[in-house]
Amino acid sequence: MQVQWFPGHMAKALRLVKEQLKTVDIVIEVCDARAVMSSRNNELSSILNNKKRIVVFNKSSLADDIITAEWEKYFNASGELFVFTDAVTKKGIKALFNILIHKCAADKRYNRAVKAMVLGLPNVGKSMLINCLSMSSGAKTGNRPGVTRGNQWIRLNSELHLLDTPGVLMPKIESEEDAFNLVAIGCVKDTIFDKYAACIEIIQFLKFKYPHLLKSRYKLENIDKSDDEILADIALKRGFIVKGGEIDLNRCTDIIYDEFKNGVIGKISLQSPHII
Ligand SMILES: Nc1nc2c(ncn2[C@@H]2O[C@H](COP(=O)(O)OP(=O)(O)O)[C@@H](O)[C@H]2O)c(=O)[nH]1
Ligand SMILES: [Mg+2]
Repeated sequence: MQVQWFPGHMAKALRLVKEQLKTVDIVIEVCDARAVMSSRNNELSSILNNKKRIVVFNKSSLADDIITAEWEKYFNASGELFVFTDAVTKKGIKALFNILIHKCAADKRYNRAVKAMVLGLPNVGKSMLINCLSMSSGAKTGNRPGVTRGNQWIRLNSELHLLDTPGVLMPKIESEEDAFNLVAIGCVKDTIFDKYAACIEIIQFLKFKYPHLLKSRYKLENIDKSDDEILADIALKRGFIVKGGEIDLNRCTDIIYDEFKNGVIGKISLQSPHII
């Protein structure tokens, strides 16, 4: 899986985040529960210094519950502050709010409200989480006319304030596995990778790890064939045929990619703690 790579963009994003970091005491690092390792940014630790950090694995309602339970065991043993959330179903939001208020705001080093910010890769749910947190706190930050958004503080309580604009990290692709995982969960713009290649890898992955989901989603009886043949079967089942009987490959790969990324195929995890 090839992803076109722009080191300049990443350096710029990191520089912006470094600036924002100066104004906060706590970082809420948002990752994707389906790709626990790949959706973290290894460079973050080097710029955090000794700021407190809580890792939030969002979109957990799209992840495989058995694997999520394994990750919870893993992180409980590591001692890191973490929580699995879902900004759509609101799972874990109360827990996140409580950790922030009790474990983070309780730090009396500062003679003022503790300031927190959300950061993470594109599309992991940072904006939705900020909305969830501001609603949990009862803060009125909705779409009121006249309220300018951007670099304002949301009072989660009298001791803890949250920056209303998230910091955006760029994916750091260190391996083929990272590239595929980040593409598959939607953290990479779809203009910088090949949809067909991504789709073939998605089919391969499903065939190996979640064959029952591949079969049931696309009503396939036999998946004991090549990835290309499976792709053609899916196109036929869905009626993605252009004039002359050829399959409409673009339409088919777009749909499979979107369905995977949005969790329509089923609850799926790309990485489990066994293989670390
Ligand atoms: N199923 C699910 N979808 C989510 C969740 N959080 C965000 N999304 C979806 O993911 C997309 C990106 O969310 P957004 O908050 O804009 O991400 P951001 O780019 O990190 O700010 C949107 O389509 C959301 O509806 C979640 O916890 N579960
Ligand atoms: Mg956003």
